[in-house]
Amino acid sequence: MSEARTLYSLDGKRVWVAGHGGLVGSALMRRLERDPCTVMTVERAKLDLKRQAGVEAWLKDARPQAIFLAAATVGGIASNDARPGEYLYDNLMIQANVIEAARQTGVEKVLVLGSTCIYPKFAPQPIAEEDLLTGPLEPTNQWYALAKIAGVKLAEAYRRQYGFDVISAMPTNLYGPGDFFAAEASHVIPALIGKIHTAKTRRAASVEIWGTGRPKREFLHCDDAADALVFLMTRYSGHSTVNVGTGEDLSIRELATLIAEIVGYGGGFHFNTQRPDGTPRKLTDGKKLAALGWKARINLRDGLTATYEWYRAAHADGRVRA
Ligand code: GFB
Repeated sequence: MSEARTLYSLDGKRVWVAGHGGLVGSALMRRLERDPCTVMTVERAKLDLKRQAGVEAWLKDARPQAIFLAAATVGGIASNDARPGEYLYDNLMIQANVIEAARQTGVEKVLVLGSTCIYPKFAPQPIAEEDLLTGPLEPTNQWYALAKIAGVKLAEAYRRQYGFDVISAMPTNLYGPGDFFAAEASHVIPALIGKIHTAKTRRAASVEIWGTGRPKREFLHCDDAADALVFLMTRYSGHSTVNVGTGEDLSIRELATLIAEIVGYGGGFHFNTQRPDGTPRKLTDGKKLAALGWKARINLRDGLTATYEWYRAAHADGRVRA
């Protein structure tokens, strides 16, 4: 597979990973260790990205040349449904502040993150980038989706009006080490790893799965996602957002069965249909990124096995964010 040529090299550059402590941010930190660039970070306690003046002042002082905007208020289906104000306000402010301050301070390139959950609820499958804004959103996460759509469109608007090199990527559901494992607020993979691990240790007969188990999801390991984002930062510059996924999906029931096998749990599942299924399916069409020469490498079974091993070690020494 031929790879697109390098359009923007990170070698020798000051690169800010905004949101360096999150699932994507920490994977980017690991990935950028391989590149001869100076990685910059700032703790949330020192800089609130929701405050415009603070972001402008920090960028004027720090002067990064490239920015991976991986900072966001994120969570699973229940958290999105329960905190609409935060998901809409936080993500609007973070994106608007960073993109505008980057433009004002002469940053050379910015990569903004969307998510496949911002596509229409009933988009044709697999979902192509052109399907954005062609239908109603999934109600449980419409707030997050509206904010992330605004970020993807702001990137496009700044390219058109200012010729500013802002690109956006649309990763599918991500998982991996450093994820958030709170049973109620997290995404499905960390939630099921935690619940099934607990059920095994307590010899529980059954584990609750939210919804019907019928929805299908595509999952990409965060290290693959980080590699794809660095690939796009260095080899892509265009108006269109770019899907980042694996091109394979499975049902939530199949996922739970796979995680139970990896954990070594022999109990059963019961499906709580009082909890929402959310979008029935959101498989990405990866043609655009494949044409540029990138492909995911970590298969789901291996990725889940490594993530469970990380979880067990992190759980033992209190590093699991729950
Ligand atoms: O990962 P998840 O919370 O988010 O849920 P989405 C995926 C599917 O897993 C849903 C089911 O059908 C859930 O009902 N599920 C089953 C569970 N058991 C559980 C459980 O114990 N916990 C969780 N969390 N789910 C998110 C968006 O949608 O996609 C976010 O809400 C974000 O904004 C993310 O963009 C990528 O995949 O449904």
